[in-house]
Amino acid sequence: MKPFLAPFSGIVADYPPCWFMRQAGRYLPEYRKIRESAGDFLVMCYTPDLATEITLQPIRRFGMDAAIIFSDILVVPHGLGQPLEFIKGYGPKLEPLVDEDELNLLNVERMVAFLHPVYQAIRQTRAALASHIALIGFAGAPWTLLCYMLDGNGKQDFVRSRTAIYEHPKLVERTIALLTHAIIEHLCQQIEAGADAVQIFDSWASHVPATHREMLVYQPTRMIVQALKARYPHVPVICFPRAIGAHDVQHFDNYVQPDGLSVDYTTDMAALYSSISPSVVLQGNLDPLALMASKEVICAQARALVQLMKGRPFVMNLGHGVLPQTPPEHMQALIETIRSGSA
Ligand code: 1CP
Repeated sequence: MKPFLAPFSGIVADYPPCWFMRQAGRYLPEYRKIRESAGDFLVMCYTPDLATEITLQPIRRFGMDAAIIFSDILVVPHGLGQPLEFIKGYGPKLEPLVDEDELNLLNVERMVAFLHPVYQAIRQTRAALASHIALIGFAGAPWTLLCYMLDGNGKQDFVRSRTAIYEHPKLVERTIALLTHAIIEHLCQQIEAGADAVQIFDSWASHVPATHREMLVYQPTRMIVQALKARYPHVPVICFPRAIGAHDVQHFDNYVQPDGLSVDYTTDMAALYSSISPSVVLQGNLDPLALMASKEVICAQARALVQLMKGRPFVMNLGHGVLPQTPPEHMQALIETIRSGSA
């Protein structure tokens, strides 16, 4: 069995498997080189040879237990028909969705056809990866995608989306319903193409007011998890409801029932150790900034976390993505520490 999948069968090995959010990206010189020659971020996402190569880069260098397909959460709104650009030094820019007439133009079948290069990249990556390394597919959660679709960018704390909850409840409700359907299709396509597990990123879940978390976070995510489990019972589904707090993570776990919970670095793992059902695989949660410190500090942080999680199914990861300023040799030191057994 692939070491990454073992914890999802309840197997606890001598040391946990590892992969890292944004393990492919700007901290790697070989990524920057491709970025330079491709010019456009979306060209990288939609050219299967490039996406495959970028996915494999960190695996070649460090040999993590899982690769995550190089893509972006925003390919879903793009595929549905919403114009999207990535502007260098600025980030993603979408033409904000303003009303239900515009929503009515978005189309899930169009998305599946449009995202064919992503599924092709998964096929190629799976074929190129060693058989003991897992491949993770992913999607953004409905709320996080809605944030970009209604605000158009990530620069203004998603005030338009958060206001729309009260001002345009019908638009919000219908957008969440469409996205739930689109995300299920996108993840099924990735599994069919060869993804061994999938992760759902709800990066902005903490922005949802307590009164609306049921409607905008828990319910739609549960629908996605249930649809995937009905079709692919053996494919682990991991959720990342970022920064919702230890109390809400527990509710999320009970209600959504994912196979794995990816924990952000603000949430206390010790509290989750005893409050989250032992069958759920916890994943996380080193602070990405800890990778900026000396190798000694990185090793101490990693050892403490591995020690804390001893005895329960666990996947070592960060509590958010690898930062561009991370020295690659610090990633190396982290992985060596995890695998040294003395951890
Ligand atoms: O080279 C560059 O400038 C692009 C940087 C970059 C990369 C490497 C972006 C732009 N996206 C990605 C890839 C990516 N994005 C992956 C690939 C797999 C891996 O982890 O290695 C994944 C899983 C994502 C997911 C993603 N994109 C999220 C969810 C996770 C998170 O970080 O919270 C979000 C919110 C995005 C949107 C996005 N894409 C890129 C940027 C700069 C942003 C954030 C924009 C903003 O809110 O301002």
